[in-house]
Amino acid sequence: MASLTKNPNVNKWVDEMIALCKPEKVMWIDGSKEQLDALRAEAISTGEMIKLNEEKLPGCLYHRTKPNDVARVEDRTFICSRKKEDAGPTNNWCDPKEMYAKLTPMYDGVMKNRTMYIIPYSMGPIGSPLAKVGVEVTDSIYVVLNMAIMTRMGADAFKNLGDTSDDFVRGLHSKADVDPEKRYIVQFPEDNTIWSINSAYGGNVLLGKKCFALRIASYQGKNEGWMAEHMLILGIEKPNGEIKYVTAAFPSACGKTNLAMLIPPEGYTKRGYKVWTVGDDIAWLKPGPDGRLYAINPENGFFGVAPGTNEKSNFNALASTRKNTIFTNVAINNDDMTVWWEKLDKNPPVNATEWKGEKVNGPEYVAAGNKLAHPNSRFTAPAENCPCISPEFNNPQGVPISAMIFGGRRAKTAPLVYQSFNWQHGTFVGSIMASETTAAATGAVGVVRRDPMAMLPFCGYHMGDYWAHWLEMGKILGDKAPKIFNVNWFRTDENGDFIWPGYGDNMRVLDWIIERCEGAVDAVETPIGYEPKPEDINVEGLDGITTETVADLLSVDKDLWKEEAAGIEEFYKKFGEKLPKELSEELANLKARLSK
Ligand code: OXD
Ligand code: MN
Repeated sequence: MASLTKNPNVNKWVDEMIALCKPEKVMWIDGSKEQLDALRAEAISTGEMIKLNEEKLPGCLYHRTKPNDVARVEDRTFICSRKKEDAGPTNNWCDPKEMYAKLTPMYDGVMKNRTMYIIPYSMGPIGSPLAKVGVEVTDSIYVVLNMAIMTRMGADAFKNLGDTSDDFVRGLHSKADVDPEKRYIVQFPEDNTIWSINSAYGGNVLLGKKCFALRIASYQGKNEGWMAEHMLILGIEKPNGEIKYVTAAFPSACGKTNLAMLIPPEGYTKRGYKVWTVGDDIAWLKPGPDGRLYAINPENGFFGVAPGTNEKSNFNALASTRKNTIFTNVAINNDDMTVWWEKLDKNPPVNATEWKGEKVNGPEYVAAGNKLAHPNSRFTAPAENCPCISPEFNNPQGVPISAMIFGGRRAKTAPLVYQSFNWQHGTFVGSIMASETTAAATGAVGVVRRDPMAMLPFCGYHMGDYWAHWLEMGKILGDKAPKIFNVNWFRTDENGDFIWPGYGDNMRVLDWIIERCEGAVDAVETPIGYEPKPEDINVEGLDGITTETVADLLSVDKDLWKEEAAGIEEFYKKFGEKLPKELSEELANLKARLSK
């Protein structure tokens, strides 16, 4: 099949990949409906995909991965920069020459009896000055069908590249034997290259997502003056029709998709507030012509965790999955070929197939303490399905960002919300982000895992240099920089129960954040940053939460924060010489304020 581009850089690289993998057949993915329909039919006929109920879930497919292949594998993920110090202490590193030498024999002939699919795709709207092109070659139809949802895929993607540019990310994927001992997810940032082998699970194989849009893109952003962040993007429409955009970074499993699609409480919707989703996982940010920071969502769909998603927790996410969606590792209801997962509702199907493929009696299986869906089972849903998708979703210029929010899961330390004193302090606040393991739910204080800017597994270069880049961006943006905040929805009471209701009620905190950006509300200065006056958090219509509860949620325990500062100092030691002096300064300032 003829190439879809005249670009010699693409064609030369594709020829090399064909020579290496020796596929039986080669298919360029043009993105046409006919081609995708044929691939769906083929995958259904081989059992790779299962067709779901066409009336209840039109266009939806089911896929099951091997039980040893159900999540990202951080211990087998490498950043292969030429110099070890450029990968830094938070990444696995290997010399690129050594890694190519180790993996090349593994790819040699790996597609012998298989078809190689060549997928051109754009991260970001086609034609956007912020978008970038990738080409992924793979031997998996599952990858093609997922990339068709998650990216702008097909021949049009080459429009942004043109006939001569070399600026595309080369992604090579083979599921090979799905052998966990030989599984590698490798980024070569200086070569614009990703090699992934022996996995067939989402985050490891949809190379546009974590591998490109975060690991490679964060490195590109440092060199080109922009930022790739593990952040959702949402717009808050006020009753006067004005929309303010914010981004937010949380570690995995802290409710990013829920916040991105929140439905405001009734008191707000009645007054005319609305929330618009631009993205739920990744933001690419660049200063615009007016000097403000603009964001696009490089993705075109949502690869969300299914368990826990229901009409109450995330109505919009669930609605997004009702057509043209791929479900991976959830349970099947064999009576009507629909899907089920934990907390979807209280009625596990009686005639169920659990995620590994065994037919079981759902209620009995669950009562015995088993899970019908894998806890990391996923939906791959088109963004256009989302009822609250932003009208700006495809805007090539992106949306201007007023605030950036960091957060984690902390039982006691972090207050409901605080604002950094300035960008430098905000960079510090992001760098000390942390989550506690969910042992906290039983009342015991969990183990703290530091996850700076939620980028720990996704930063494609030395974290110290990454912080320096943040500080540099602050200088470029000057007084046009977004304001930086930290939130914590997860404070617990003496019984270990969450105090703040979360979900849609997080709108009340976003409301204060927007007011701060507009200079419309005062704040109280504390040792850790600016906090709301408790009465400035709207508690109208909340059950059992009063302004006193809010005051409690905003309390700053100096002793706990002194321990926190000691933990940060220990963490910072890892980064040695590369720790920007501005961040040590911020730590010293925090300590001084706490001892006052
Ligand atoms: C994700 C993650 O899958 O952050 O988005 O792990
Ligand atoms: Mn993520």
